[in-house]
Amino acid sequence: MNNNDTIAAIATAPGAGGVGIIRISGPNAYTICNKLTNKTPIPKQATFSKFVHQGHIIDEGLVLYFPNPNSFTGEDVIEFQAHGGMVILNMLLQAILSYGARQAEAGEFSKRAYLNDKIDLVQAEAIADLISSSTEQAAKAAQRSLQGDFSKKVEQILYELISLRVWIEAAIDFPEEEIDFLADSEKQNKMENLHITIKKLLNQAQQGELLNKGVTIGIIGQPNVGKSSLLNLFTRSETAIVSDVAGTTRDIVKENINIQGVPITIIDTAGIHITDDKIEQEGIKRAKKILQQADIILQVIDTTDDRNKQLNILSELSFSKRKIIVYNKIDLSKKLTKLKENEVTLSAKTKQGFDQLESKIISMIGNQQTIETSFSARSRHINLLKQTLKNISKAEYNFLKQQAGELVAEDLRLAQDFLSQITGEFTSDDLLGEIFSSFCIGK
Ligand SMILES: Nc1nc2c(ncn2[C@@H]2O[C@H](COP(=O)(O)OP(=O)(O)OP(=O)(O)O)[C@@H](O)[C@H]2O)c(=O)[nH]1
Ligand SMILES: [Mg+2]
Repeated sequence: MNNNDTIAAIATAPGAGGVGIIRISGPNAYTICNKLTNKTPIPKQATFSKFVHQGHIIDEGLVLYFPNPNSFTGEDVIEFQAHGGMVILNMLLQAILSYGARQAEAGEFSKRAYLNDKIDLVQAEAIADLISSSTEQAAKAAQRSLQGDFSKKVEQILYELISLRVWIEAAIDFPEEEIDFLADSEKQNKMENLHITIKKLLNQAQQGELLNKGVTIGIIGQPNVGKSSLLNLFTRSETAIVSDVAGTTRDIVKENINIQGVPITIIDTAGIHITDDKIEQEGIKRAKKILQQADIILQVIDTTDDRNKQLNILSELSFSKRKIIVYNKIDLSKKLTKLKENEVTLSAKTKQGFDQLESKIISMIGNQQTIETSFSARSRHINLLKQTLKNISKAEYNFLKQQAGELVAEDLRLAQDFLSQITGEFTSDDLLGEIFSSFCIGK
């Protein structure tokens, strides 16, 4: 696919820096470069040049030229490395626009790379995720997607799916033929295998999404149980006010942290109880809202107080969340025995039990080993994998019930449609617009 216009954008982040980069891509890139520098750029070599507009030198710097098709976008690409000030870069960009380029839209460079088959959709999304990743683990996961780890898995399954479709459809098209194309049991095996592999990929993608977008953890409990003390342990600083006055925290306190490389937003809330204080009531209302938003809830229980009463108060609130019960102030009370799977003991004062709590959180999210090898993924991918799986299940069901071959064939065709949308083999233009508009300019 060819674009007739040439796009340009500042590729470096806003602000001051030693170097600022402007990138242009399209058929006029070469001519625009000529006009701006009065020089002929040499492919894949750095050329030092002055940048001139209307007889004035705007700046000087390096010119890099990547002729099509061997460039990021697959088109002629030129990068100007100037000094990294916003005024200079904006003047340069204006000059480039006046020489015949158009300001690039968000994500347009990546979109062109995708449209020219330089990268697939998963890889394009991985670029955005790599740039916005907030932890080292998340960045590594995005890099693995960019290198094609995720796409290769999708393509492998697509290949298996298509070859199964060929067998199923051949049996419909040539019912009278004497040849037994593929035994029924074998077709069934193939479907089962597909089911298992897609399910596995779905699990990996879900883990990848968590690494990518992060996990929200809400700390809740009655007043004075040590919620803010726990938040401060996570942030390793005096983030929230801690005091022995019940009802200290009234607003929501939100912090971004990471546990073993997983980006986490941790939220401290007002203690939930019955009160006449209007501000506290509002805080409690907000705390209850957090229950709905969080992926994981830490319910803090003060072990020096009546535990069952505390547990009961929250059991009245309905939420279906992954929950860890944190028995706090263990330094003041007797050792607890017979803890359940989702329970830990802690002293927010002495830090005793804190490492175990962190490990419990990580094992709820996934495990360290899968985090080390996972690739980044998005909810778009997860939804498509779920749809694929649903249609494979339908195909298995219809096949077992010995329904008409056409039904099974249709289920498999739909499964293929959904699966191929992940890498973007068949994706509607609307969806493309949606995906790329969330990108930033210059990428
Ligand atoms: N000995 C001991 N004291 C603790 C522990 N955790 C918290 N405390 C004390 O308990 C009191 C209440 O702690 P906070 O962290 O403010 O409790 P909170 O749940 O945030 O309270 P509210 O914001 O009022 O709902 C403070 O005096 C803390 O120092 C613990 O593990 N051991
Ligand atoms: Mg508090």
